[in-house]
Amino acid sequence: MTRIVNVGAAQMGPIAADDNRATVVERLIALLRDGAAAGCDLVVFPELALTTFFPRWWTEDVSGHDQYFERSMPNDDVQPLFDEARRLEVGFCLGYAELTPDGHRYNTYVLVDAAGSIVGKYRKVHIPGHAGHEPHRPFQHLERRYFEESPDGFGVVGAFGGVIGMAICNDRRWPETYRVLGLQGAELILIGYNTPLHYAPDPNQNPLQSFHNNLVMASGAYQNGAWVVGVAKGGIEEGVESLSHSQIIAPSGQVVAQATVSGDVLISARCDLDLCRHYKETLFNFEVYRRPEAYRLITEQKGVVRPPGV
Ligand code: CDT
Repeated sequence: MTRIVNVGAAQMGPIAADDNRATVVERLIALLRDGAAAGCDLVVFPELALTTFFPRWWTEDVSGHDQYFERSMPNDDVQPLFDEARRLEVGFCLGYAELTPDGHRYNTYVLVDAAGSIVGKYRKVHIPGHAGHEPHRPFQHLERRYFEESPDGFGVVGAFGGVIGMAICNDRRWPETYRVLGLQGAELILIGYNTPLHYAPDPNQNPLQSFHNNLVMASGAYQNGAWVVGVAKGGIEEGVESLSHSQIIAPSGQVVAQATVSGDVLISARCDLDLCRHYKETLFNFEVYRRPEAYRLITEQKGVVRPPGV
């Protein structure tokens, strides 16, 4: 029996600061319907898909952006998306800002099956940017002010006939993300992102954003024998231009579908999960070839420590 998952990457264009949830949910539903029309089993939305990317703005009070957070999922605003998914029998993966009942703020993804039930939840592990106001920047990247680092790490869920992992934006730049998921057998890794083209700490990187985007996701796919789905919220949002270039990458590292425009658009691919075995059971047969005893520093040490005398 083949294990094909038809996956849609539902790229989004900008969301304005004052767009209400109903307007955004209508856009998500339109993309979900495009996915259903394309025969998708699963439609993947970007990071923070319900709101503008609010960490670009400083507020004195850390709760100053709480209007952009969801206190429950689903909630009344988002329920129409869950209802439509159940009606269409299409699952989805949705990124949003989560405010827990005990006051924690996370950058979160949920995986919803074709029956409209949440079957997986992931909170962003690698929180980029800064926590204090840096007025010299043309815009802020205050994720480290508004989000906590996930205490949960990376997990996988059995869904859509395969083993699914999730990661969010900056996570995709870290090889540890894919390897920890790969070590749990991940066959399909879903990644939403908001990546401003301007990187204030080193603008030399600005023209390389698209290259780096593909570089890290294709490497993660190949080195772990997994499909990777990278989905952007791109375009010029509140004056800040972000990368589009959503893509679906095979376990070979090859891009099999890529968005050629910015804005709301669905791309899709027929992901044969059994293709993963070609890599997981040969070159990247972890059981045979990995040498965890040689990698101890990866978990024992955080920053760079040069050996004495070096
Ligand atoms: N959303 C997110 O994680 N964006 C970062 C921007 C670079 S760090 C300021 C990213 O890794 O794409």
